[in-house]
Amino acid sequence: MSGLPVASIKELSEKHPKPSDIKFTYGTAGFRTLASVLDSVLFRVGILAGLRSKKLDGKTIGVMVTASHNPEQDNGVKLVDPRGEMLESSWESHATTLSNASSTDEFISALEAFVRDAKIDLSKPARVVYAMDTRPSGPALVSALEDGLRAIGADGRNAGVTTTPILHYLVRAINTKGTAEAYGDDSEDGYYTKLTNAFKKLVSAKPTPSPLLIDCANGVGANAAKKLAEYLGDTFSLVLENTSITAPGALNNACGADFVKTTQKLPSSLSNIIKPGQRGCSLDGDADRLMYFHLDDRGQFRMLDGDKIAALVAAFIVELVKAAGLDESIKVGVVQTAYANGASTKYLAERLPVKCVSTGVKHLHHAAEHYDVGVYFEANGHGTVLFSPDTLAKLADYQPSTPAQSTAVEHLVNLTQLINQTVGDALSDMLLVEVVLAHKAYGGLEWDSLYVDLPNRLVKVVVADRHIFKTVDAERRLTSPVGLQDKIDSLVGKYEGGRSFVRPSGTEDVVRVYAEAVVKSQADELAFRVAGLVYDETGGDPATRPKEFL
Ligand code: 16G
Ligand code: MG
Repeated sequence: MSGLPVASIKELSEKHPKPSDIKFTYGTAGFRTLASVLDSVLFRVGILAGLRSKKLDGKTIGVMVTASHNPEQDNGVKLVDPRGEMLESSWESHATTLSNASSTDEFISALEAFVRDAKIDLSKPARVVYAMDTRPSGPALVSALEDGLRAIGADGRNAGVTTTPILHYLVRAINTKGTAEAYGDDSEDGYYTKLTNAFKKLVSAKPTPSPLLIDCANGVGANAAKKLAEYLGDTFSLVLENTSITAPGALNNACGADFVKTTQKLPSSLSNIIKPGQRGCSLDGDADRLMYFHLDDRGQFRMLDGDKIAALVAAFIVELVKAAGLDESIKVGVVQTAYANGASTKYLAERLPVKCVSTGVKHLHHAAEHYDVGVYFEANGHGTVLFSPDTLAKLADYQPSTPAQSTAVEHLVNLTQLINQTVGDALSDMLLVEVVLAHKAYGGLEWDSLYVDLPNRLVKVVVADRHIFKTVDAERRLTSPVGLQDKIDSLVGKYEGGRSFVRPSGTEDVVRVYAEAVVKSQADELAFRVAGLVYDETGGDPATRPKEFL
C-alpha cells in the first residue's frame, strides 16, 4: 500500500493554518460558521473528500460550499456520499477531529491514524465534484478546497455556482452513469431536462397553471429558477423575485423560506407584488427548502409549510397507487419530526403510516427508505419522496388491466423522474406541488383547507450548557435534566390540545421549545412557561429571566 503524500500535504497545509481559538464541529448540516475562519476547514475537507472516495473504491464524492439560510457573512461545507446522500454519520466525527488538529504536524499524524484505522487503500483513485452557492466568500473557500484535493491527489470536477440539490443530483448521476440505475445525464442540462420533461408529461392533459411567484432569497436559487423557467417554456410561467445575487447583504435578508417559516410572514419585498388569491413560494439560500404561501380573497397571508406539502403530496401518491391497482404491493409511508403540526399528523395518520424521527435530514431520509414509497418533509420545508428499487422495478414491469390503471402507473413513473430523490430540492418539490394542484384542480385555498394548523409557538432559550439536555422518543421527551419532563407534562396537561417538547439545537447554541394548543394565545403562553422552566432548571438567574417567560 502506498502512503500519504506527506510532503505535498505539508507544503499546502502551511498555506491554510487553523485559527488557534476555534473549535469546529461537523454538525447536522456539515461545518457552518463565519466564513472568515473556514479556510483551514475547506483545505482539510478537500483531503477528507479524497480519502472518502478512495475508501469507496474511487466513487465520486460531492462537496457543497454553502451556509443555506444563514446570513451572508457565514459559510459552510458538507460532503455528499456516492448515491447523493448525506455523508455517512460515522465519518462526521472524523471530519470534526481532522478539522481541529492544531498544526500541520498534528494534522498529518491525525490523518495517518485515520487512514490506518479506517483501512483506506491509498492506491485507489479519488474523485470529487464540488460546487458553491452565491456567497462572496465562496471562491476563496473553493480554492482552499482545491488545494486539499491537490494535496491528496484527487481528481476534482468544479460544478461551479449551483444549488445544493443539483450538486447531490450530479453526484448520483456521475456514479450511476452507464448502469441499470442511471439517474440522468451528469450535467445541469441533464437535471433540468429530466425534471421538466417529467413535469410536462404530468400536466399535459391539464389546464396551464397560473403563473407562480418565486421568492429566490437573493441566492443561487435565482439562477436555477431562471434556467428552469427556460426549460419549462410555455408550460408554466415563473415570476422571479428577490434575485439580487450580487447586492451586498441581500442574501436571505428578510426573505427566503427560513424567514417565512420563522416569522410566519410574507417578505415585505413581495407585498406589492402578490395579489389576493395568488400563490407563491420561497426558496432558501441554497434552494433545498421550500415554503409555499397564498393570499386569501381578503388579502390575508396563509403559509403552506413542509407539513402542508407532505399532506398534499402523500395523499396524492396514495390515490395514484390505488388507482393503479397497486395498493396491495406498494405501501406508502410518511416521515415527520416532532415539529410537524399536530393537525398534519392527524390528517396523514388517517390515510397512511406516519413515523416520527429526530430532527435532521439524514434521520428522515433513512426512515423513509424503509417504505416502498417514503414521503418525508420537515415542517421547515426540507423534504422529498423516495421510491425503493423494488418499487421502481414493480412500476416498470406492471401490466395494468384498465386504461385508468395505465394512466395512474404512467403518472407514478413520471413522478419518479420529477422528484429529486437524493435530497430535498426546492425546485423539484415546487414542480411536484404544482403537479398535484393541477391534478386536483386546487388553488392555494383548497390546498390550505386540507386541515387547519394548530396554533403553535417556537421559542429559543439561551442556557449555560445545552449539552445537558438529553432526549428520547424522537426528541419528544427529555431524560435530562432529571425531573424537568415531569414538570413540563404537568404544565402541558393544563392546556387544551396542549403539546410541548424541548430539545437542544444542533446548529445554534440554544435550547428550542415548541408548543401547540387549540388557541393561539394558549400556545404562546405554554411555550413561554416551558421556556421559563428550562431557564430556571438550568441555573438561569431568576433576576435575569427574560420577562416574556412569564
Ligand atoms: C439543519 C438540518 C435541518 C434541521 C435543522 C434543525 C440538514 C441538512 N439540515 O439545518 O434538517 O431542520 O438543522 O436545526 O440536516 P436546529 O437543530 O438548530 O433546530
Ligand atoms: Mg438549505
